This record gives sequence, C-alpha cells and structure tokens, in this order.
Amino acid sequence: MFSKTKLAKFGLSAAVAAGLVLTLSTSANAASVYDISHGEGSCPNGYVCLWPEANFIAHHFALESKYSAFGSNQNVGDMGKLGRGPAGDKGMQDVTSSVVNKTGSSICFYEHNWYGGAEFKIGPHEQWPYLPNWINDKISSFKYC
Ligand SMILES: [Ca+2]
Repeated sequence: MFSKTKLAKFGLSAAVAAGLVLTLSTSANAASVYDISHGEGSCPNGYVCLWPEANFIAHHFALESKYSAFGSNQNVGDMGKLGRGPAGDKGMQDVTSSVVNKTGSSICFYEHNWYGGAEFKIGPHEQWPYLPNWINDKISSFKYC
C-alpha cells in the first residue's frame, strides 16, 4: 500500500510527465508547453511564449530536431535541452523570432545558456512580433527579471 505522501508524490510526478506530452489545451498546470499553435492567442495566460518565425508563427523543423514553438511559466536556462527526441536533445535554441510575455513580470532573454551574453528585456504583457536583428535567432535562455 502507498502512504498518502507517496501517493501525493506519484501524482505530482505523473502530472509533470504528462505535461511533457500533452498539448496546450490540457496542460494548464504544467511549467512548460510544447507545440503551441500560431498566434499570440495560443500562449496561455501566465506564460512566456517563443516562436521560431516572426508574427508568432510555429515552424516544424526537419527530423523534429527542435520544437515548433515553446512556452514556460518559469525560468529556462538551456533552450537546447527542453526534452529528448529520437536524435537526442531537443529544444528551441537559436531560432526564436517572436515572443509574447503573458506574465506580470519583465522577462529577460539571453544570447547564451544560463542567462549569459547579450540581454533582451521586455516588459510585462508585451508582444514582439519581430525581434531586433542583434537577438533574432540567438535566444538560448530566459528568466523573470
Ligand atoms: Ca527564427
């Protein structure tokens, strides 16, 4: 028999695991959402969302090496290792061209993993259908700031 504590832990783990594969409509409590659709409206409230194409357009990469869009409600230190695919680490590194911030905090995006290199800061609830050239296709991590 499981104790109540073990059951609670199992439930939490199952919820986290489910969040990795479920789509936006069913993962409201997950920290990350994958395969967000086109348009800023597909980004859940309370999340930061990134798209590989301008104007919030998702992009399906060859061999599914990268996610077509990504959102999170927490800091992400390494966008190259968001999950695992058939070819190894799968993420969305160095491709972001539009972002939406549906949080009440400013968000800082970075050129390198773990918040290094050039910093691009946006305010609460801002939408950027295009990124400045100096950070376009370079975002590798982001955090609340
Ligand atoms: Ca891009």
